[in-house]
Amino acid sequence: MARRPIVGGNWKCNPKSKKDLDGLIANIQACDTSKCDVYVCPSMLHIDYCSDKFTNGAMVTPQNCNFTGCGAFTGESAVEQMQDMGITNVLIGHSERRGEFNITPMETNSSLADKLRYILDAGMTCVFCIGEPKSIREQGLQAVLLEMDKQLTLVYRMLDPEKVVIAYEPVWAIGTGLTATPEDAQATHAGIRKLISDRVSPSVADAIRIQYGGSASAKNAPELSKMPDIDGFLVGGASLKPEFKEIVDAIS
Ligand code: G2H
Repeated sequence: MARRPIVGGNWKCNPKSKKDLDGLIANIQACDTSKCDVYVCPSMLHIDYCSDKFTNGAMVTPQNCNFTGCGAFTGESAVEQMQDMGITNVLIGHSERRGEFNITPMETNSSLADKLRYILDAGMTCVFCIGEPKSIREQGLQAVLLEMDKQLTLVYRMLDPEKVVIAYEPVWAIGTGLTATPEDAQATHAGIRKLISDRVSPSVADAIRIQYGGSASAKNAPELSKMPDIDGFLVGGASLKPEFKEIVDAIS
């Protein structure tokens, strides 16, 4: 089936000043969203400022949330607070929160399943990130898919294609300038789709969107976009530049 492409810009912990936000917002606002969904992940401190800035349909998408709602949870953010600001989509499970960079508390497959359940029960949609470290990639595709199966096991039953987008981001490609070759990325995306087909159903596998992330850029997006199981990108570094628009155009 034809899946509508989706591209996200993950600004991570950028920019340094509120003054610089307007330039980044303009990059997203410049995107043609007629054939591609677009979302942007500002830092939690900038969510409110960005929440009403886009007239092209780009979705403001927090980079994380908790699985407990409001209460005595210092440093956390609740989906209820997001919904109060008109936010409908949230990203979870980024590898930079899965413990790869010693950020605590470390996300686990179990806590991420709790978060996804909380998000969906609240009526929101979600970008769910998965990806393998270099040590697993070096063991070959089967090892990678075993790890993807492990990261998806607790959420398979929640994979509603209308509500969940998967972002496949090989950890070794994140922010390193290394990208999976289009063929390797395609093989992994097809393998993830096969896992979903086997564990959930062929129709869910066919409909769910799987983004590629990891040093995606205007240079590599055109070739990656041609791959049948790549439905868009999650973009970090390049989302801080005007080239983000070209990445959207490449997949549209
Ligand atoms: C992966 C990606 C966006 P970058 O983290 O999530 O970042 O494009 O800088 O590798």
